[in-house]
Amino acid sequence: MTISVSRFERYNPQELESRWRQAWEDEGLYRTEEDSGKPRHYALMMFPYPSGNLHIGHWFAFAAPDSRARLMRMLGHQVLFPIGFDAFGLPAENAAIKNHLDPAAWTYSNITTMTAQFKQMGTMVDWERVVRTCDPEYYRWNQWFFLQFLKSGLAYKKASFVNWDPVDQTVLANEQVVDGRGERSGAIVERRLMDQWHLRITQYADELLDFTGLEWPERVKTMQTNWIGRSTGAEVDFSTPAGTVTVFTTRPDTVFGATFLVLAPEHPLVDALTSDAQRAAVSDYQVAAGRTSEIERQAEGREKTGVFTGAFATNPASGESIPIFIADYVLVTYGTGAIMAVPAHDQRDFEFARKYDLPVRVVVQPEGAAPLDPAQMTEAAPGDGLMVNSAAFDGAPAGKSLIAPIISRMAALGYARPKVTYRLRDWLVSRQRYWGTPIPVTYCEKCGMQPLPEDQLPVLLPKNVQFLPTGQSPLKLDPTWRFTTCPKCGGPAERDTDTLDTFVDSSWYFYRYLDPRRGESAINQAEVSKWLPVDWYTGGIEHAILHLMYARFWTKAMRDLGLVAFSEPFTRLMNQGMILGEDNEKMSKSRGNVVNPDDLVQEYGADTVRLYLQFIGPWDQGGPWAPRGVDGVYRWLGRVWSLFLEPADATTPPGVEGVNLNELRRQTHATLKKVREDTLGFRFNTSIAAMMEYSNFMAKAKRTALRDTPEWDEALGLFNLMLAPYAPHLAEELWRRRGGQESVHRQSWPAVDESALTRETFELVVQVNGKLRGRLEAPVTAAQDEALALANGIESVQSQLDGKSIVKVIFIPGRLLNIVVK
Ligand code: ANZ
Ligand code: ZN
Repeated sequence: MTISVSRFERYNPQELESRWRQAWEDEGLYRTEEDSGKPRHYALMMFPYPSGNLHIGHWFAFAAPDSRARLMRMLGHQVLFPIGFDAFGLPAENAAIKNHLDPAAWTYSNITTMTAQFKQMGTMVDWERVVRTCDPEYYRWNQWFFLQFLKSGLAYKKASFVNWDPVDQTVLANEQVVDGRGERSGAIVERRLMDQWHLRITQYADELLDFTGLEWPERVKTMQTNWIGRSTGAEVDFSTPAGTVTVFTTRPDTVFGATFLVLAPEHPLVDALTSDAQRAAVSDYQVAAGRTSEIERQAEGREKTGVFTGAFATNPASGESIPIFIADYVLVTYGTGAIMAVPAHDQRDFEFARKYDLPVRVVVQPEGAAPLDPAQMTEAAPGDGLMVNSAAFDGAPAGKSLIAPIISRMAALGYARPKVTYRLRDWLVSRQRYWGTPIPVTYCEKCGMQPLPEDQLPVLLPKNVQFLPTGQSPLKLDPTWRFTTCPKCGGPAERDTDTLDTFVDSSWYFYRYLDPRRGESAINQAEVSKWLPVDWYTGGIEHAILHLMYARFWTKAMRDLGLVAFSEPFTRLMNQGMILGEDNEKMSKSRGNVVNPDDLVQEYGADTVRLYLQFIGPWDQGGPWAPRGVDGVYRWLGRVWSLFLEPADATTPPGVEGVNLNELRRQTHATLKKVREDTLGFRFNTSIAAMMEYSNFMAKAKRTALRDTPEWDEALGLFNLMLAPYAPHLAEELWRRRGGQESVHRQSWPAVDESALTRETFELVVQVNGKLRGRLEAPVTAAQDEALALANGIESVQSQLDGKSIVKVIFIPGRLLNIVVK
């Protein structure tokens, strides 16, 4: 029977994709397998913020992990592949202020929209496990954790300088300040003193520096290490009229060169030290410094300023009397908030000394160099050397890594002791905002701060509050919510009107996927111990520090509460790159280079969009969007469709030229192997490229007698399985049309036939006098003589050799034979 070409059905992704998604959902195909006895695999994706629409970056971030998770399932794992929504946060509240919308309504409607968009991708996400952090059933456990932390001393309240964002009217964590500006608003951040809840992450500083056993990108580990900023050094005591001033230094070996002290303008002893004559100047300077952010104050090259307090300290090493200054380059939040200034060996101190004409004394002489002369120096000499001008210490090796013996000697003299300091601060979690987790404590006039009993959780967010950008929490404006009774004495009490930083929500959401609706406890420990730590965590590099560090801290805190038995939540981490606009710039509305996945799905179907995003470049790098590339992928899928379903052209009888069963099997199994290895290695682009090449080969093979062999059927079957992780809809359609009774996504990944991989023959190109005269299949083992004999068997070659004599033979094994004749 001949089937006319006109009756051949075209690839119609719109029709088949929605049909299969519905069927998969009806069947519960992607419900997480439980206790099947197979090895478990937890593939976690950073959950999205419900901003309104799923953009192309989301597709990029989710499509590739989906392919990988699908392959893991086919490889015989029970795979957990969940998603949720990081649903609390500022944008909802800003929408409330701007457009008079209820943050909850805004958020839930966005979640609905984005869920529908997400489902269009046809991922294997288990939608029964969705976690929304703004659900009371979720955030009540934030409150519960907070109460546990309070009990164990990990949560505490203190007045502290905070980063105040004057536009968003809220406090920001240090991590949320970028170049002195609010991460979201872009406004210059101010400093304010406020009473705030903190979590004691610094208690875990050393542990957080230990990445043993974690397969994470080096740069992420480096970024966290720098953020934690561990410094080893010493504390050194200086006596002053107002008592001891202790400084932190990484260079106690330079103490003899400390020619003045500098205190942060906010240092508690400044008032007591300041003389009457200097009081006005000091207090003016303090006010000015208070307006400057810490980031600005630390900026390299910034002109050094300061004011003399009028007081002097005694250098404990040299016994000298040295002046005490305040200057804003010294931060009250680091070390002890005071430094010994060593202008000869510290650049900032050098600049300060030159400006205010203070003595510069060399106390470390670099070995082998001409003696340093303070009068000639144009910058500080921070390097190693030998101690000089340092009394009994003269001649001791000096330098940052050589201080241990010096500290011991100074410790014996009573004025110094070893000290380790960190840049990392405790995590400030209070936010003067509405759309977050209420902090479950009350304040009673009689009893003070009282945590709520656990059975009073959740403290629900009140509805219908007023939104005014006042800098106060909107919760303060709701008296029925705010005023309550004291859990201890029953008297009148007030609730904490701040809410928790939303990074709290994302610090443990991945535990909740194991039992998302659980009422009796935050986590299901039995399930957690089966599935965690997460095998692969994927998401954006922008979370390298904040989110990932908080989540690590949270897991360590949970371990110390006896909730989990491990210390790290994410064993492996992979960051995707970024999809840029056609113009190679970051996509943005103002540039007009944004591509909308919904439109693309309309036009090409989800399989094409997914595939193209994985084909665009190495996944950890991303690349620019190219409309022609999408088109190309779409046309490729059309050709795959034809390859599988279009009847071979019956008018041209299958030729025999190039028919080679071994080569068919070799290509099939080599591709199978490559797709598996590259997908597991996050090399999605090369995996797809291999499939494309393979399909070209297959299209050619289809024109030959190969198409009537059992090997051909094997090839199609295996190709269908290779397509399943990447083009899940199309693969399903092909599978069923080829007679598959159950879903292609329930199939096992086939084993590679290694014996098929070895080439037995290769295509030998035969030239005579450099001109192509024929091709033949030669055994890979063929040496020159055999190749020549085979070439002689081809008529087109033989005719060229007739009557001539061979003067030279050039043989390139595996490729070419050139016969030179005369
Ligand atoms: C004397 C000295 C001599 C220093 C010298 C350096 C070189 P890291 O490595 O970042 O920990 N310092 C200490 N507390 C400070 C504060 N609150 N604000 C600004 N600077 C502060 O840097 C430690 C060094 O930074 C300390 O060692 C101190 O200067 C300064 F040749 O003390 B050093
Ligand atoms: Zn009370």
